Amino acid sequence: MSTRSLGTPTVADYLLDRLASLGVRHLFGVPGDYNLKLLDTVVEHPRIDWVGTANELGAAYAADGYARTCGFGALLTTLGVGELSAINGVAGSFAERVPLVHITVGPAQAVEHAGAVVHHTAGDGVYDRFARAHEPVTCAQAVLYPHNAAAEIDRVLAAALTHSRPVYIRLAADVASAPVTITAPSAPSAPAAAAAAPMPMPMPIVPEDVVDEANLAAFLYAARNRLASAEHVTVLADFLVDRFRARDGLTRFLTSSGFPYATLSSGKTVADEGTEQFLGVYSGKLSDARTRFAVDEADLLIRAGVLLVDTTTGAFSHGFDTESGIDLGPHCATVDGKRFEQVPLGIALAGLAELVADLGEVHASRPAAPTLAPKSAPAQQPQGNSPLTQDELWDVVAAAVRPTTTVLAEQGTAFYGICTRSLTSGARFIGQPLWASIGYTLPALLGAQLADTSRRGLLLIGDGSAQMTIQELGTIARLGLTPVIVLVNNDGYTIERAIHGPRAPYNDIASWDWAQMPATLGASDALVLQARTATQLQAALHRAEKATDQLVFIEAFTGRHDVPELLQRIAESVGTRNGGSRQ
Ligand SMILES: Cc1ncc(C[n+]2csc(CCOP(=O)(O)OP(=O)(O)O)c2C)c(N)n1
Ligand SMILES: [Mg+2]
Repeated sequence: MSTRSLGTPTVADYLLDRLASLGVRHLFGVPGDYNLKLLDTVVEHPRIDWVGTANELGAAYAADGYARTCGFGALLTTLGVGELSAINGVAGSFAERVPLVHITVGPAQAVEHAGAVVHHTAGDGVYDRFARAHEPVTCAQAVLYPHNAAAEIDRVLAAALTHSRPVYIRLAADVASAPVTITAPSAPSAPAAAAAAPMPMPMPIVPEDVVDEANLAAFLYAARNRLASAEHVTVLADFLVDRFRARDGLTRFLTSSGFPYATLSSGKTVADEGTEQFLGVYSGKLSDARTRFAVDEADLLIRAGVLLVDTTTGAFSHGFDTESGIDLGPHCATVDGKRFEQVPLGIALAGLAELVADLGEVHASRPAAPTLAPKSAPAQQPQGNSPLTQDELWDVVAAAVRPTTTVLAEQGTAFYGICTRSLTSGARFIGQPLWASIGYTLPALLGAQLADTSRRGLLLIGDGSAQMTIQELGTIARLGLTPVIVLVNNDGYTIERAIHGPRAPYNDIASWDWAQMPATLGASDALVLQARTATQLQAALHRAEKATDQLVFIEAFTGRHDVPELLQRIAESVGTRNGGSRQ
């Protein structure tokens, strides 16, 4: 019987309720004997469903895709073996600023106190070894006991949102089922001497932005001077806008200013790609000439939530001065190198939106960027019946994207191919170019699809990456989800072949019969198609669009040495930096 029905909230009840209050409706993970009782509570929970994945790494990637879509994610594993399987995914969320909680359950407190040699430990009575392994990849950690659980849960969940990073919670099996002790209020700022109360309403977890009003005013003053004298202003936006919940602020600023804008590939679709103002994805000197000119030659570049990474800047070949212009970080704004602390991104964007509305007449009299070269001509509609090329592949895929599509693109030819194609207004994009752990996107598709069923996932993934995490296709099918998957079969690690060792054996993979894979993994109702030409791919995507109630799996064949143009240029620069070439 549920402890909830007896009216006695347990630590597990409290934890799940707090996750539900953050919009979490699904908890990903794999059972283990230590966490089974907690899982009973999950199964009984009115607002949270359990999503068992094939392995814990899949759960971590799924929780990440979930959090990127609806704001917060959660996964549950068992001590040692489970949590270590997940840790690469958690580290990816740490790097890419994705807020989620990793909960690990170990044996009962008495077992731990006795230092017993139990399974999933190293046999030396040390139980926090893997909790310590999480310290470098989470922004807060907690060990729960009944007396501290409520405050500790709230503390770490608030930290995850403040820093937009994962947090880690460890608890013993019997702690999960123990009654929780709640002091009122349970917010992080609760006075230590707060009176004990039976079950007060907990404080909201979502932290308020900390704003230094004087710094904000000083920032806006400096920004106003800079804007008033700037002839050509360009905005460069990136993924931190999304992670720090400033997307609406950015949209308002771009709309009210009319400034041309680009994004980095890591921030693709953080701003609408369907407008006249959109310049394209900026990749340093590897960008298309028009985009590069507008960003590098602007006399005022406003950067919003930008993190410069080798994979997104053409190996740091950006041509703008990072010490000049306006730079909006998550919690600090900068004007020509002068820092204004405690000016959060969303607040700074709102302030700039008002400011440009005031300055509107000045700017309205100026063309946005008079010397820009014309936007590159749209790619030719592929007609051919010759073998499908990478160039055609991404044009055809981009044309199939709809406003309710969430595109997930895996590191490999997929990411670098699609990122240069503008997607229609409303489309969302998920990639992982910083952590760049291949196999990420397939479980992330599971998470993204569950987090928002009004959108259809379109996964673009290479054969090498898919071999890492394909088992979660079974989970996607088991849950009756109906995304579209385009698997690029180019017979191995083509991206690596382009960087080094085009014919080296280490870039080869086993040849799988992909067309059999959906049925093998339980997706027997899937629509499975193959495309060897652009025409076939167009037809396959057309069928996929109609088949809204089916999981669609399209195997698209391209040449083992065929790479998108951007990747070719990246490969040349990376190959040179890593030293030498190998045939
Ligand atoms: C977990 C992990 N292992 C290894 C790598 C190195 N790596 C990067 S891309 C890649 C190959 C991707 O091949 P595939 O998915 O087939 O894409 P393609 O370029 O062939 O389309 C590898 C092995 C990585 N990024 N992540
Ligand atoms: Mg491949």
